[in-house]
Amino acid sequence: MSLEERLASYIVEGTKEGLFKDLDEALEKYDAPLSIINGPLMAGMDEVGKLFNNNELIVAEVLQSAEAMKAAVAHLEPFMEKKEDDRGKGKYLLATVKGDVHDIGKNLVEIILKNNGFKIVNLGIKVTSNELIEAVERETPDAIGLSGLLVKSTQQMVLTANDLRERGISIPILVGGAALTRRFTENKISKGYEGLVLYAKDAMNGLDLANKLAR
Ligand code: B1M
Repeated sequence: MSLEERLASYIVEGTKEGLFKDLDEALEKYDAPLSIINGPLMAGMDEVGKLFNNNELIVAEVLQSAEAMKAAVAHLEPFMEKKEDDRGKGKYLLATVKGDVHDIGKNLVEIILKNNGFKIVNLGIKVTSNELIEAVERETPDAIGLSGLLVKSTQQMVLTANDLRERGISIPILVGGAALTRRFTENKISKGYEGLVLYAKDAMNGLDLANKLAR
């Protein structure tokens, strides 16, 4: 098996046996740790999604895959480019929306924003509108980042944006997640919110948008 096939298979099999050694080899070969995540590791995750969809994997096995992915990201994190910025580019609240437990993408966004001069308060998963509103009032962030992978999470983002607006909150919101599209963001989420709502297709795009907002 090639290095790429082996890396994807750790995620599919949900095993860490040999993973770190191969990640170290990949660090030599790839230009950046994020290319390893977006390439072979994500290919493994996509395969997990397909197998799960076809009932060839059960939730417990997908959880093992998620653990392997998290371990891989944690191993790669120290090698990611860090831009120390004393000025601080702004403070973000990050949350996976109510009803959704998927947090690997959100946590990747956290790492990338943190490494690039942003202050992050990660509120975790299944975050309700009330929890978010309380956190906005407590932390006075510059923007909010919402993640959600389920189709129902896209609707939850619409509800959350409405709840924030009703509370008089209008700071920019960055949204992302596999079931979301730019079109849905513009037509549904933005419509119910006073402030800017920006769609990020992946974590690096999220960083680009956050950098533009910070200017
Ligand atoms: Co779930 N799951 N899952 N799952 N799971 C999906 C999402 C699914 C597509 C699988 C499938 O059927 N093919 C499907 C959703 C169907 C739908 O609604 N469209 C699904 C389902 C159905 C479910 C359950 C309902 C299964 C069940 O219980 N019967 C259940 C739901 C639980 C709940 O949330 N209430 C469930 C549970 C789980 C596990 C707990 C087992 C586990 C999650 C563990 C964890 O996160 N801690 C899990 C996993 C691992 C997946 C898949 C296989 C992988 C997700 C992942 O981590 N990808 C997923 C299939 C797939 O995506 N291929 C699937 C890697 C990650 C880096 O990518 O999060 O997409 P992602 O993030 C990307 C971008 O989306 C973006 O940037 C990242 C890349 O740079 N991004 C942002 C994300 N958030 C962002 C925020 C931003 C900016 C960019 O700014 C703020």
